[in-house]
Amino acid sequence: MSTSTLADIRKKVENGDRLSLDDGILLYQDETPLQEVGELANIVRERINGNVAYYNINTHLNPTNVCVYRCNFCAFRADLRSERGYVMSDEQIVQRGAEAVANGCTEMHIVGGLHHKMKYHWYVDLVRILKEAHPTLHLKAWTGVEINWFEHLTKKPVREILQDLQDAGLGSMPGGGAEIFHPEVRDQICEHKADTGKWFEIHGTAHEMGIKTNATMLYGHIENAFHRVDHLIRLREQQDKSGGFQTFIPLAFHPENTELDHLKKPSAVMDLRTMAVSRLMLDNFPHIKAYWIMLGIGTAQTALDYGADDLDGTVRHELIYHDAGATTPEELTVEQLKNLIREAGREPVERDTVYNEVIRDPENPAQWRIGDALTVSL
Ligand code: V47
Repeated sequence: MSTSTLADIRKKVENGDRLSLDDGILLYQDETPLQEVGELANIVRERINGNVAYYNINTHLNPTNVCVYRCNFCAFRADLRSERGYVMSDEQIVQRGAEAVANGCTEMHIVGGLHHKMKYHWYVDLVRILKEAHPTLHLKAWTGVEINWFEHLTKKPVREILQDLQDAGLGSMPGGGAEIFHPEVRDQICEHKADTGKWFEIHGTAHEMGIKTNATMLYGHIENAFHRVDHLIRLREQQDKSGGFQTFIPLAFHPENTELDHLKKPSAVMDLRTMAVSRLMLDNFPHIKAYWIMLGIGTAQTALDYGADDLDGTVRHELIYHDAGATTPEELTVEQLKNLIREAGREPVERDTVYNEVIRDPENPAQWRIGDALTVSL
């Protein structure tokens, strides 16, 4: 067990020194007061991002829920012949883009199932038709798991696949599919899909090509504090090497309608502690996101004092969490998001996907232009 004390960790944080695996595990102990962990995380949060809290105007697109994999934490997936299964048509997809643009969205977040029958070109062309029809929308599309599936479908190297997607209009990649990297857990919750080495290879290659990506961690199921801190350290090491991660998003497990529905949802204390430990361990990540859809609005708002500097966005058409029992609304308005941030004593700033300021026309808020890059000091 750790030889450091909380006072040692405080000193490290104040000096800007890197925390160890043992430090992270100590911060996760029930005996370590949450309030103090939050206070330390807030030092780092304010050092990197000042008093600002970011949000964006975005929408989700899940073009299919049919998936060859059977991750036991997932309530969204459907079997090929299931009545719940769907595949959106090109017309429906382009129509979603039109709706997003009319609502002033700057980003479309695109992830889905790995359909048994859809070919590689369906996934690439979907990006292309959206970008051609709606060039102002930033397409944050396909996780490392999907890219690995495309490798399987095409036998092409990762770099060529990412090049095809970039040529089609891909802007960046979301952070999903990370789950828990440690094989003791990964082998039990999603044994067949992209393994940890693959996930990192894909994100590292994306970074080399200038494609920014995010990273996530699914917590609150069968993992323990060691697995969580190990996950964060693996991400920190990759960021040292390739540098292209923008935001880390801890994802609280929602058990409803999953094979793990005997488990309890993580508590708000666990959510806030995980947010704070993430901010403290990931000293080379510019942003930590409190994804309000899965945390609930109250906890997400509170998380702005526990290391988080971003709330994600307005989020329309979210399915992955709502299928798993999330009771949050399906969308927040910009005014609601800004008020949540102001009420927490922070200054709301609208960002685009790659953290440039977004400037809206006050007469017609659906019209916007990109302002300055939002700088962070790392
Ligand atoms: O990888 C699936 C998680 C992820 C459940 O990059 C579940 O900005 C909890 O990655 N309970 C996909 N979690 C979502 C994702 C994401 C979300 C928001 C923003 C960004 C970003 C990325 O959702 C999956 C998995 O870890 N997930 N089922 C569930 N029942």
